[in-house]
Amino acid sequence: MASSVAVFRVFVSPGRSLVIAGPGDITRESCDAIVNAANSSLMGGGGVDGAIHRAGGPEILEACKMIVERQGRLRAGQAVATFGGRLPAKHVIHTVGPVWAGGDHNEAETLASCHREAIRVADELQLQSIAFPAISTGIYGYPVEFASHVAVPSAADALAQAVHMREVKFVLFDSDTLRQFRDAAKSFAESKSLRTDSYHAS
Ligand code: AR6
Repeated sequence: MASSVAVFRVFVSPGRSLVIAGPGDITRESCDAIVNAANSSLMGGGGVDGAIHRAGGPEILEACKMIVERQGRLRAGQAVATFGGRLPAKHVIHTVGPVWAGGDHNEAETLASCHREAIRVADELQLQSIAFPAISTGIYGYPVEFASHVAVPSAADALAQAVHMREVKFVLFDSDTLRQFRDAAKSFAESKSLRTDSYHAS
């Protein structure tokens, strides 16, 4: 059976869109860069981090080791780029989300920073398209509903301020996360009177 991907688009400004898509595997995305929900060691892990290193091959880990040797561990909310190895995406932007600790420990600001910094790094590389997973909502325990209302507006703001960036896509792994991000994108679009559309892609 051919699987179908639901797509919801918000037109943030002329020629720039925020896309919510899924259920889907981000390692299959052929945009300019995919974002990795890494940890501060940059040495790989489980979840989407493990999937990206498996699909991209050992050269990504070698590049991460060189970054850590040069600049130390990556703090939560920051982002760095490596190439994409064997992935269809040319680049991986590694960022470290906050570990959920109840919501009073700057989690929202750190999560917003992940999105802003990843888009800023991609824009500096003159890339036009980037795909995010739902950072921090797996092993790091950030409730998806709360995370979606941080991720969507911070990504949309960074997209509007970027020079080269044309598309920011969220590729969500499961249908519940997809629904929550779509709801957050709908209410964001309504609050800003932005045009939207939706369709299914095979
Ligand atoms: N494509 C898209 N999304 C995925 C994929 C995939 N292939 N695989 C998982 N997800 P998580 P975190 C979703 O746990 O919470 C690692 O060990 C997943 O369903 O990957 O930021 C790191 O090294 C969830 O919705 O990242 C860190 O130690 C989302 O990606 C820690 O986990 C994020 O889940 C980071 O935890």
